[in-house]
Amino acid sequence: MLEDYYKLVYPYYQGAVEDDLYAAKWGMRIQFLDLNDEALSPFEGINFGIIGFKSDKGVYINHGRVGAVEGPEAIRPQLAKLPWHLGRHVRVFDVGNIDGPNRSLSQLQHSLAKAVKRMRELNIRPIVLGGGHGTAYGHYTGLKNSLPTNESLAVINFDAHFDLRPYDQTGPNSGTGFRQMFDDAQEEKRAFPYLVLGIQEHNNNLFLFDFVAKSEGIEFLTGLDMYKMGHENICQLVDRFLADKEKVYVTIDMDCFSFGVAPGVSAIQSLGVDPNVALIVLQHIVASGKLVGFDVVEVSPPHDIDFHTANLAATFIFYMTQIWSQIHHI
Ligand SMILES: [Mn+2]
Repeated sequence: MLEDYYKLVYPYYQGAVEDDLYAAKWGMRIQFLDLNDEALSPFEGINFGIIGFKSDKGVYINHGRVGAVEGPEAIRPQLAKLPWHLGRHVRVFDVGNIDGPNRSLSQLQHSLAKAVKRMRELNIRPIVLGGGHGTAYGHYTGLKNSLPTNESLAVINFDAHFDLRPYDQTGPNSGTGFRQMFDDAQEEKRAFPYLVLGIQEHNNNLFLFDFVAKSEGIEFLTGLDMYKMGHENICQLVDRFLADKEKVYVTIDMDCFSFGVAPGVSAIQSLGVDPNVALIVLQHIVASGKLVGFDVVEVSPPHDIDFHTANLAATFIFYMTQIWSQIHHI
């Protein structure tokens, strides 16, 4: 039995359901699934699984504005309203949430990792709705544990921040997830290929730039680099980064975008990456055929304006699954 795991018991799509694919919306097509159902066996074909990570404890510990715990509940209705373009052969399951108000971030990350691994075993491609960026360590660990040990798992993070801070004083939080991945890799004497896209110099201290400069395998582009380079050059850099890696995990921290398009995040961003450029690069990454899971994190509904940020997160899911559904083997 999975811990801290709750299947959904209420439908969140409000509207009439009809079978006409030309009129269908995501909310009409999404099926609920209980990962604790022991009778399940691996599904055939292309299957996506949405799972919420209901924790923003890491944001609180990191002195950020809390609220991302409600992210999954805000993103789901936005996704449900989008038109269905995936045909009849693609299935999208909503498998529920990892939740536990009285559980530590580490415990919930551990539970998310187990749920993600279970999804992979059932041939369900994980799409995780954060939660604070503490989501990433749990998601990554689950993906890593589901892969053969000889397959490398690269990480591409769309983020204004490196999230590589040490956690010996504070414990794990929303700013330490990738440092935890890095430390795990060091311990297991393997590389940690990590590419951050959208770094803002004014949001990262010199300790972090120094750490990155001294650490093999970590690369980044600033938001300004991306603005100057344009999407074609960024895609080329991504190709070079992925060339010798078997698999990739993608995580989208909504704070890489400006508060103009993503006001509802834990840490607002005055500059930010253009969401169109991010989307082109994301689609390019998915088209590599190496993607094994992705998440959208740090959507903080109490700070959002008319669900703008939740809607942008749902939009990324729409376009990424469009490409991902055309990749038949992962
Ligand atoms: Mn982050």
